[in-house]
Amino acid sequence: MTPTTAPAHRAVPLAVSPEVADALHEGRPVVALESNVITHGLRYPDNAATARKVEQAVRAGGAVPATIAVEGGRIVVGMTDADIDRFASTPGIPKVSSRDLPVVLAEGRAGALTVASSVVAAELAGIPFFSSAGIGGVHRGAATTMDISSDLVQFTRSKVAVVCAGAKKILDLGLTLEYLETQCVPVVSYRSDDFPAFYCVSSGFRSPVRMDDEALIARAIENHWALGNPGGFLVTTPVRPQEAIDGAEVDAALTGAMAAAERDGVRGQAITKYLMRAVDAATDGRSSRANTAVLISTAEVGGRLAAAHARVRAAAS
Ligand code: PSU
Ligand code: MN
Repeated sequence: MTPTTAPAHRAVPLAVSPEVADALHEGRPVVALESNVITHGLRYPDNAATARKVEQAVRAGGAVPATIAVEGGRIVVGMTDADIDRFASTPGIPKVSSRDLPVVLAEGRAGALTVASSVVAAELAGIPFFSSAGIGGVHRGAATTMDISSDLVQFTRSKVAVVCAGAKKILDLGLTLEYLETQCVPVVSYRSDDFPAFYCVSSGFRSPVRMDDEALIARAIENHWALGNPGGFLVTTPVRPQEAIDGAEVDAALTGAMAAAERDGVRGQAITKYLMRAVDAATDGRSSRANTAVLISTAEVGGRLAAAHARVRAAAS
């Protein structure tokens, strides 16, 4: 019997929505969006309303949104409004990062995707752009805890451009920037000089590069991949000043929250949510409102940059 060559691996089932599939087929811009922010970032029903506004913002920017989750053994690329509402209102849907994906898919359970697992899915689906307000990063105290988000590691592996408003001040943003530099991930700040800090306009750290022109950013992204780099490209856009929270106020709230986390023994995957809730309580809910605003404004910029990128690709082909 002639041996047949077995496929190296079985393809992961992708359930791509008709709208997203059409856009990709026609070379129109698509922006991938995470679902972890829906299930773990905000509370119901604000989370569902925000997820819908984030999708509208991507459309306003000129691209098709594709919110990503896992369910029934498949990666859903382009959740429907009903999917989003179900995820937003069902307690206990687990946070799924890159390393959790194979397990949750095998078990057929539902899972909410982080930035890391969303870019894995986006690359599989052929979507070169992803947007979320806050990425994971190097945690404060990482020198002893070794807590570094796998979002950063995934940026070295998946060819997806990530548009974000930086990362929250619960992280060590200086070390986060160092990590990205070491791992050859370009960081470009769109129309601002500083690396932003989610609901704060600036992290206090200067961005390595400022670029003001969308087509130029799109060409730089294409160059990164043409040079043979296997990973992503980070573009930051800050929260609008009128929707921002003062950095000193967040710092003060965080100092208390971090002491409480240590006292309560909170660590690992649970720490982000714990600190966010504590900052929210200390700012009388203003951080949640700023959170919503920055998610929406970032998505609009993500839509515009994805549209510019699609034009650059079309011109080159
Ligand atoms: N940063 C934020 N808000 C968030 C997250 C990060 O400012 O909601 C979420 C995102 O889903 C991100 C994940 O991908 O947390 C990173 O988690 P970890 O640090 O456990 O890798
Ligand atoms: Mn972690």
